[in-house]
Order: sequence, then C-alpha cells, then structure tokens
Amino acid sequence: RAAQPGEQIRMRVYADDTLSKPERAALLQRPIIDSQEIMQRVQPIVDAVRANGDVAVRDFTARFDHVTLDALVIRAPFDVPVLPAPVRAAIDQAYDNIYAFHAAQLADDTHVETMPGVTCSRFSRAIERVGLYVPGGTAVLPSTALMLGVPAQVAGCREIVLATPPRKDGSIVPEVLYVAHKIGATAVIKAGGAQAVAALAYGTETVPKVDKICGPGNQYVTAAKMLAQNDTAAMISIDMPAGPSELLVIADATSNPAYVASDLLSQAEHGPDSQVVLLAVDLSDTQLAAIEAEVHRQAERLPRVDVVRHSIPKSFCLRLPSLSAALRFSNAYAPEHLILHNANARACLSDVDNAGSVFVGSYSPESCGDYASGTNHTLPTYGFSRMYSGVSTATFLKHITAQELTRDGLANIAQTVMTLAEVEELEAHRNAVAIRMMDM
Ligand code: HSO
Ligand code: ZN
Repeated sequence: RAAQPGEQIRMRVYADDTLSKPERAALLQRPIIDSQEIMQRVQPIVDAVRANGDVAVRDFTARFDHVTLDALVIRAPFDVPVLPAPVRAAIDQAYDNIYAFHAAQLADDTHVETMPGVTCSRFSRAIERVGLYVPGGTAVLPSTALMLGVPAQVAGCREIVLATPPRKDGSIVPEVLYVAHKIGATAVIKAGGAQAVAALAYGTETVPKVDKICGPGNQYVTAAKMLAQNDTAAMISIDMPAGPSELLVIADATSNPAYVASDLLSQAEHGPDSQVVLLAVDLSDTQLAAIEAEVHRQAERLPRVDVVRHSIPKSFCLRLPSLSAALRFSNAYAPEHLILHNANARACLSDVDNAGSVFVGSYSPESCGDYASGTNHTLPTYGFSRMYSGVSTATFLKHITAQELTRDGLANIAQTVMTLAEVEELEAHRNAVAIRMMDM
C-alpha cells in the first residue's frame, strides 16, 4: 500500500532470524508480471506495424503519445541543438568516461596453436545495424542514449538507429539529439513503445530495419522485443529481458544513514515499481531508526515524492546478524545494482556472485554509474543478473572463429578426427581427412 501524504514513508522491516523459509523465498521474489496478458496486447501492435509500416506507427503514436507526426525519421546529419554550456560539458564528460571504459573492452583477438600446426583464432566484428531504444515517459533520458550509443560506436556498428518517443510538440528531447550526434547515430525515430520496437525489427518505408535491438523500456517494449526475437521473419536479437529497476544496499554500523537513505531514494524515484532492498548488518534499533528517519526526511523534499510513496512501502529492509549472511542473501536476490556501504567494502567484491553492477564504499553512489563514471547503466533486473551481463561493447559485437592447419598439423590431428567420425558413423567426415592423408 502506498504511503499517504503526511504518513511516514517507510520500508517494511523483517528480521532474518524470525523469517520462515517461505517468507524468505517471498522476499527474494520480484513482483509477478503477467507476461501472457501483456504479450496478447502487444502482438496486434507488432502485427499492425509489420503489415502497415509507417501508417501504423503514426496511428499508435497518435493514440498512445497523443502526437501527430509528419515524418517519423530524422536522418543524420542532425541539426545539433545548442545546449546550455554546463549541460553540454556534463554530457561531454560522461561521454568521454563511458567511451574510455568501453573502448578498453575491445578485447584483442585470440590465437592458439592447439597442436603443432593447428591454429585456432577468434576475432570480432560489429553487428552491422543496431536499434537503440531510449525510453521517454516520466523522465528525459539522454544518459540511456549514451549508455547504448557509446558501446555501439566503440564496437563500430555501421548503422545506429535510435528510437525515442517524441515530445508533445513532435520534437525530440534536445539532449538526446545531441547524444545521437555524438555517438554517430545514422537516424533517430520519433516513436516509442511496442510500435517503435516493431518498426526497428521489421523496418518500414522510412524506418531502417536493424539486426539487434537494445535498451530498457516498460513491459510493452520488453514484450515487443521478445515477440520480435521469436519471429524468424524479423531475424533480430535483443540485449536482455528487462523488469523494473532495482537496488540492494548492504549497510552496517559504520554506514552514514543519510548516504544510505539518499541511495535508496535515488533508485526509488525511478518509478512506482522500483524495488529497493536494505540489508542491515547487525544494526541496533537506534541505527536502523536513523536510516528510516533519513529516508522519510529526504523523501518528503523530493519533487517525485509521489513516486517514492509507492516504491518505498513496497520495498523492504532485512536485518541480518552478519556480513556473510547479507552477501548470501544478496547473491540469492541477484540485484541489478548492489551498493556496499559496509566497512571494508572492497574486500567483499570477491564474494559477490550475482549483481549487474557493484558500487564499492560510501563515496560510490549509484548515480555516478547511472550517468558518468564509465560503467554501463543498462543492466539485468528481475534476478536476471544470475545469467545475464549488462550492456557492454560485446553487446554490439559477434565473434568469429577461424582455423588454419598446415600439412603437418593435419597429420597430427588426423587419427583423432577419423576415430570420432567413425564413432558418429559419419563416413564422409572421416573421408575428408582420409583422402588428404592418402596423398601424404
Ligand atoms: N538507474 C537507472 C538508470 C538511470 N538513472 C538513468 C538515471 N537515469 C538504471 O537502472
Ligand atoms: Zn537511476
């Protein structure tokens, strides 16, 4: 239940030693999403865009975004908007940091001589055409344009198509357009939601078709990505499934209550469904009360206090006796963001098994990673950090392997291959080696 104005904005509090197994399991769960129902609502949108192209995209944009558009697509070179100098400098600094971190991820090619004369190699190539989805909705998100665009640029994608919902006057947010220019986007599509994803997946008269679609979005955007991915007619891949944004904070007696509260709120303000979790390690009642008081005090001063009134009461604090118990819980929860506010935070990194991105120590707020330090903020939510990584340069690459055998190399490996071909009863395979061996 949401907190009412005037009411204390507080998280539910649980104690680890009194939790039953099912209660603990319930805390590890994310809110259940009825994906069947959402898919059923999104499929007709995807079908309409596939069948009717631009007309359908324009119709949905009029219906959902209340904007009537002439042209859906702006192509590079863009009219680069003039931004206030401090905003431009901030975007430029963020761009440089994100660029540096993602350029370092361009791994060197691999060359291994597995047997004398048998050389295997691996090299990467950019995915040629990529679609980057930058959500609109309640916030303006040039940072997401950076987080998707910089790695695509670093990877060397030839066509970078950015899609984002237009503003009420039909224009694109100037900060997003500036980023589109910096990252070398080839086109910007004025569309959001499932209709934008479908347009990128299938292409329309004016929207270029892409090979991979990346970026966060609401349930409809995610559903459209999944539907397109499952349709061989679209032939696309996606970055990862996505759910509401989330944060887990580990705090102990050394943590600064005001800092802890500020981090919890920075994530809670994203949306009413944002999940924040506080793991309180061996905190006294007074210490916990200090954090709770800070959460309420800071929340009441936020312009988005109404969002926080929904998200904070849905979130929870779990009191645990030890740091190792907290890390166990965190690994089981597999958060999108993990902030280590506890003492000796750096030493804990080796015990982190599941998390999208980790913020180490009290001077590393999530906001820095959200905007400018260099790491990517497009991260696996909903527990998917168990098996997915966040967006990185590799998201925009594929890897190709190659091999070259010398005459001696073939002789060295021949018997092994022929024996395995016999086991599999694939005589043509065996013969492809045998025919060459006969000539030696
Ligand atoms: N915390 C968000 C990213 C973001 N924050 C964008 C501010 N702007 C991703 O979970
Ligand atoms: Zn954020």
